Amino acid sequence: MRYRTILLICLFITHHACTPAEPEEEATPSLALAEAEGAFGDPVKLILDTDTANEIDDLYAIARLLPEDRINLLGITSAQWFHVLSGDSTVYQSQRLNEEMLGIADRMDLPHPLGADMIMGMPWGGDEARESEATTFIIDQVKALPEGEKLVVMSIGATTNLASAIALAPEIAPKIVAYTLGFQYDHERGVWDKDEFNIRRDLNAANFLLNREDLELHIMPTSVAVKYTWPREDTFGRLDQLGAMGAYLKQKWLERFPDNDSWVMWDVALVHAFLDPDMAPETPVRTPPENVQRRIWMYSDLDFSAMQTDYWETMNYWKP
Ligand SMILES: [Ca+2]
Repeated sequence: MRYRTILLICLFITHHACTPAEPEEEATPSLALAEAEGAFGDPVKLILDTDTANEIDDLYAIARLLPEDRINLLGITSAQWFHVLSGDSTVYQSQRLNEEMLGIADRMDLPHPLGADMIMGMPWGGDEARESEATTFIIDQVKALPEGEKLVVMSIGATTNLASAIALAPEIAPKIVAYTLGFQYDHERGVWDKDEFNIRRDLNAANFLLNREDLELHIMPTSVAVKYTWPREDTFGRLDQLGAMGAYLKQKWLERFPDNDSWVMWDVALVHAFLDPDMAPETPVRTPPENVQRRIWMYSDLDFSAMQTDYWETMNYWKP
């Protein structure tokens, strides 16, 4: 009897030590993947929400999106990215650069409302909305959609503005498809990591979006976007051909990161992934265990060469 008990214990331990984690598809069959209501217009309406003054990749993302004729860019909203070393008024820093970009592009007619300068809720949690010109703009644009149409909000920074807009007007959530850049994600183990810059900049907003069961959410994790690392010499050679816009982008790289021979263009990777799904596969994954349990879309890889080819072809738009 004693030997049998030991044998059973050994079998139990062996089984659980060796059985791989079940695939997410089988582990959570009842979790629905939210889909936004309606269909996109033609072209797709999109609002870009960007913490432009943080790093330089937002600038390169804006330069790629402005000439894109497959989308109807409704506006560019500015996002905060406050931290202890950032200086204050980070949203105003982002706003200033957005306006510089629109000035160079001769597109000051494009709406560019100011976002919130503080996270959603409080430093210890909460989801009190942070109302701003940006939240008003997002809400108004969604409410102005024709019956049955939805739009994209792409947040390439902390998601304070998008989360606050939904908190202020929850009825807009099903009509939005959200694309965000943030988190790290281990696809093999199905493990999330919220220790990532954009998530740290407003964890309350990130959790708010994860918990919204009526919001279709697509995430480019930095663990994938990191593959989109641009070589400086090649980049500068191309920018030199692109007139005032090219000169501006090169200047910003030199000002911010004069010693870096390469830079990760995190946000540009998400822009490509959205515009050309063939360049970046995505898969449904379950939200983290501490969040409302549902499925969201997570990118799992990207095609560096295809993205680079597309980027520089489109950027010919800026040639004098
Ligand atoms: Ca950004």
